[in-house]
Amino acid sequence: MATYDVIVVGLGGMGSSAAYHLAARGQRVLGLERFGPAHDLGSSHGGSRITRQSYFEDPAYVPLILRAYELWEKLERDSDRSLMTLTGGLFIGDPSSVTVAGTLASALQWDLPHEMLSAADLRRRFPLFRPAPHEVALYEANAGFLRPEETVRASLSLAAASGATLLFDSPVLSWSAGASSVEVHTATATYSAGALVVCPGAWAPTLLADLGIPFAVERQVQFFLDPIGGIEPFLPSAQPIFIWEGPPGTQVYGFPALDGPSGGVKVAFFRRGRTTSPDAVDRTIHDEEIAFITDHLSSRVPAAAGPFLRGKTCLYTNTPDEHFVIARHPLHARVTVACGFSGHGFKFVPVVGEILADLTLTGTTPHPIGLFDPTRSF
Ligand code: PYC
Repeated sequence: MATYDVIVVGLGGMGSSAAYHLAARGQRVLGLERFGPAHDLGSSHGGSRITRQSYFEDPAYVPLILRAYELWEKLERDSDRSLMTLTGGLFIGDPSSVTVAGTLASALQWDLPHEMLSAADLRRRFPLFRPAPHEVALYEANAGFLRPEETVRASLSLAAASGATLLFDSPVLSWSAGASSVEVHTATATYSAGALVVCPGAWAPTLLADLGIPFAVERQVQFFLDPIGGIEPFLPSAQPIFIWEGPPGTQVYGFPALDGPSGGVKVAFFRRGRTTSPDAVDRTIHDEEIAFITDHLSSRVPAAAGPFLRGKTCLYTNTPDEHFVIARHPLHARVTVACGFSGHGFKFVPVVGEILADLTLTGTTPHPIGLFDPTRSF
């Protein structure tokens, strides 16, 4: 039987990055994934993800995103792929909204480049956007978009090139950890190793039940719309990514047109999804969902509110405070966990891989991860 130093369960964004970082540090890695490489049934697909630095969720994320930007560039170089494009980003809403006030607080605390735009400034500079008079925008030049599937492929191919064994269509049913080894069980095999990294995405409620965290898996819909008047004004050279906070519960976000006329413009609500489970999730996009987002956009970014081209469902795995969980497992010294990314984790993929490798090999990391402690009170 093959011998492994580390088994990585789940090869989405986080797990593929962990497998790469561990293999690159000389570990004999086995990666296990329930579906195929870079699949579209979890949380790392849909063609694009937002990246941004002035972090409204908490300024504690800023040192991590700054390190992630260094590692995104390295991953692009090492894999010879284009993964990150900086288009600039607009964070729009009432000045007191979390999106604006939180982004500004992070920018000021960490001295990150940004500009504040009044409603009139925003209309003049980015005419696609129609803010109300009381709304403002923070513009961050270092925001942009990432390519999730291409990122997963990059990490997987670099992990394999460093000697990792990667097995697909191998759903993990359970795992156990003892004093000297770990075991992982699929339907057809049992694998053992010295250490385990669990990156289960939306399968956290079952594979990491013993953390005792009340995860909520949320169904999200990504809408691809055909812009009214053509895609020219929506090209990445002209349109930044945006997050726009409206009335409570309606934070809408969008991307430039990344993939030519047939790709359309991707927009979605940040949250507002229904609680579900990965096995029961409704993958159909319903007419009333299309009507709701089109109507919401029609007064804000009217040119984006064109015909529906296609949609994709995606899963968030939310913790109650919407902060991540990244740590040594509190009950098992040989197990490291990364989960609960709550819909805003992808931009951290390379630094999470680095942290998981640190924790697995040394039990600690120089990165500030106190916010992600699984034993915090929920
Ligand atoms: O991670 O920045 C993010 C994001 C915005 C909307 C959904 N995710």
